[in-house]
Amino acid sequence: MSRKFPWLRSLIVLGCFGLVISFVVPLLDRIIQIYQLVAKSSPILGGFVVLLVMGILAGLFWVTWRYINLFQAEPTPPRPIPDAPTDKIEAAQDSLEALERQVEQIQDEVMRRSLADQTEQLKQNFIRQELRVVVFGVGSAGKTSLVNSLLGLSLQDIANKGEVGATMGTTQLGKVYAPVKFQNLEVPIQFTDCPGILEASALGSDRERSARKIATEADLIVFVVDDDLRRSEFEVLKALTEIGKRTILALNKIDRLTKSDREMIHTSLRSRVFGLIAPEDVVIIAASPAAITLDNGEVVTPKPKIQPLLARILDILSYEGDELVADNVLLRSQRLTEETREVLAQQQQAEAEKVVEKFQWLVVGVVFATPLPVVDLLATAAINAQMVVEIGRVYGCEINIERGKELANSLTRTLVSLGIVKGVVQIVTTAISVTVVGLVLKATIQSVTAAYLTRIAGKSFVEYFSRDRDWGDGGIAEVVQRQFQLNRRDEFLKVFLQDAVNRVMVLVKQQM
Ligand SMILES: Nc1nc2c(ncn2[C@@H]2O[C@H](COP(=O)(O)OP(=O)(O)OP(=O)(O)O)[C@@H](O)[C@H]2O)c(=O)[nH]1
Ligand SMILES: [Mg+2]
Repeated sequence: MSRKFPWLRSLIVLGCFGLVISFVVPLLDRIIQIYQLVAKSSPILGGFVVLLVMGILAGLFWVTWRYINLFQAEPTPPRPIPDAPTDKIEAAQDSLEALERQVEQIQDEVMRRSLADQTEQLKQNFIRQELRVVVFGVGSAGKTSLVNSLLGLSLQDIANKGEVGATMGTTQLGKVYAPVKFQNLEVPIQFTDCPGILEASALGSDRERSARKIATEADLIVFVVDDDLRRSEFEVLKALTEIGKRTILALNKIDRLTKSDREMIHTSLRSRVFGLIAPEDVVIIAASPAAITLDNGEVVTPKPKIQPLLARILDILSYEGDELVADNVLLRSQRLTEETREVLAQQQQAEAEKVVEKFQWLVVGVVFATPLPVVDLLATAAINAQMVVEIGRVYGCEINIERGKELANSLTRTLVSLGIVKGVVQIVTTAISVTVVGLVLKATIQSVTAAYLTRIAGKSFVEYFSRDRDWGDGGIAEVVQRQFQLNRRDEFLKVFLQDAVNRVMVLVKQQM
């Protein structure tokens, strides 16, 4: 109020001030009178009495002040201001833009087009007219009956309703209905009836997968149960709410329960989902009550009782509709971003491996032309520094040749200190002494060893750059060691050595 009427506050302060003055002035007057009275007989005693009176007044004032403070309520912490819906919409838009930029970097035409199409579909989600409500739950909980009853309450006349059945698995695939309008909600609602989840058969588990996929595309989920939540149902419900899906829990078939059972299960459901779903979002319904026989023998089918659920759906959609759509787009865009990132990582890996291969074979030629002592091979070959620069470039990291040299040198030192250089010389010597003989043996061993070491170095650098220039917890030694082990596996080694020797032989022939 004081914010709306700042002058009112000044007025109140002024009033209080006047009140205090009107008390204080007569009080001072009284004290002076007491002083004059006592001072007539003894001025010192007068001073003492005045001090005493003032002390008592100060004490009274202090006690009153403490007393008031004692009853004052703890200051309430400021309530967190909920995010404005626009934040979510902006976040979803930003995420989509970032996704588009990532998709553009994909080189594989088919993959790029597929991801671009999915991104475009997501963009369309922002301008879609309808809100998506997905009805989810275990087999035979009454999902199709519920959708049918909800459609029956819409403003449209629905001819094509869903098939209802007593056996589980009546609804095989998610059935998407044409959007329908309801009173008091401008936007039409598109209902999707899901196949039952948690069915045992293989067919059932296929259906379950498709049900879960449909659920992630929902703006709002209605989770139908016909009894207290089973553990498995609870896990699914928890997973859905944890990914941020707005969910209503509906206990169906309440016509089968007595009033006290109904209340007991309702209370139990509310407490079990506490923290995941708000109590007002746990509703009880009868989507398709069983027929009853009246005393006069007449059989009647009671009307469905789904009003509390419909009211909740309409309420949530009218207040949170835009936000829910943004949430939905954001979630799916994040998933697509992860997928795209994986494709990009694979693409980079393939490109980086091509660089390693190029250099490992380049080294064969260089070393064959100018044989060097093996231990100095890598350190002296500027080739490795160039390889580091090129691998870095694949991962979007521009480093200069000097830095490339530093990195190559530290890797060489690691190769030597771990005994990998010696190990490789041994492996190569043992393997090729059988096939290569004569004068070219030494040069061949050196060239092939250099190629092999370049490969291990290159693969180690691929790991380093793919992890955003980080050797990981085990440091450079662990990475190098791992690459050495990976590259000495029999099936790879045979092919590599054969390929390397063939290349040397081509060079030998050229020399002759
Ligand atoms: N008593 C009673 N029975 C109901 C109610 N709602 C549905 N049923 C019955 O429950 C059975 C299953 O209903 P459906 O609507 O096919 O259930 P569903 O969840 O779609 O089943 P699936 O598609 O197989 O997963 C049918 O026999 C319905 O008549 C209800 O409110 N009360
Ligand atoms: Mg069904």
